[in-house]
Amino acid sequence: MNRRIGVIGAGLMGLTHVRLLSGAVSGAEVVAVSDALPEAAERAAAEAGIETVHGDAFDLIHDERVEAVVIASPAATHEAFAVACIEARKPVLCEKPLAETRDAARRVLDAELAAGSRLVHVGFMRRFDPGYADMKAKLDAGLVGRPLLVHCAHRNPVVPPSFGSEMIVTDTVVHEMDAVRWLLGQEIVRATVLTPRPTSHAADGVHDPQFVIFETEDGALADVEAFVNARYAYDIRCEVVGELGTIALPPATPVLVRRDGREAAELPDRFQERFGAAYVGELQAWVAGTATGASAWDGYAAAAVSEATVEALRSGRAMDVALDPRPDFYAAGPRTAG
Ligand code: ISE
Repeated sequence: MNRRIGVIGAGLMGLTHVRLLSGAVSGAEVVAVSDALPEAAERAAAEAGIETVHGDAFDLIHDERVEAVVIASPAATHEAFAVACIEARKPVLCEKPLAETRDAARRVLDAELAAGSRLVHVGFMRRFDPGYADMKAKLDAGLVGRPLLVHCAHRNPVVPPSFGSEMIVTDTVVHEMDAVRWLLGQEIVRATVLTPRPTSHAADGVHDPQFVIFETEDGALADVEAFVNARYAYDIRCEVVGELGTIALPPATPVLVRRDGREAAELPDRFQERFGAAYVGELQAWVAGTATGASAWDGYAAAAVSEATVEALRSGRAMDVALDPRPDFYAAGPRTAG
């Protein structure tokens, strides 16, 4: 029996999820879709053969045919939709970020704690990328000893002119906030942002690239180069330096072509391509109810780090992360949803 899914948002990410749930993921059927732009929802429904288009996302959440919900609408709507899903006792995969602010993410966390059931999965899909998952397994096995440093690069080829300096933190570096926490199994306690001379390809006044430095609770340091107008490709790097050795992400496309005295590897130009397997893996685990990905706590922690990092960008100073104590409810690792 397929799990009947409702998808809120028919933009870039919503359509990506509709297509993957309808084609690449087994055991799922998208039965409803909604979007603030009715024509976007109608287009998605026509393309994927979705039987119900809701004008209001809350109607989709309360639709009796909908058993689980994907939230892929703008970040400002995530808190209200996620809380409504929790109150309706429906498992929800919420695209990152869980909410726009630490306090809003805390309200989602409190709603889930009150429900007493782990219903929320946050779309930090890199946890399902084969390369990152292998890194995590090897780190947990102690192959390189205690982690001391993490070096990351997050390069987009281009972003819209509306993509400002703070979005580089909240929409792009947010992936490394979760990846560093998850890989090292530690919280991030402090953030610093350095801003080199900007690329001429960035919109006026936008700090691109940015160099972010995170300090973890055990004193490890993680640096993140975030460059969203890098032009040449979509290029993600991650290397963990431990006391005994290093672990690094493999090349995105390990196939090398030698010809005419040259050797070349193709590089992806979009995040959907680079992380295609991760999105499928995340959706497949979530549909099966075995999602071991990012919880509401992880979404709250990332929101707290994001808020401190934006403040560090604005002030030019190192900023401490204001994080509440982690509830025991989230201490014992992931449980199946529902
Ligand atoms: C986008 O929303 C993503 O999630 C991509 O992974 C990231 O690379 C990009 O910068 C974001 O805008």
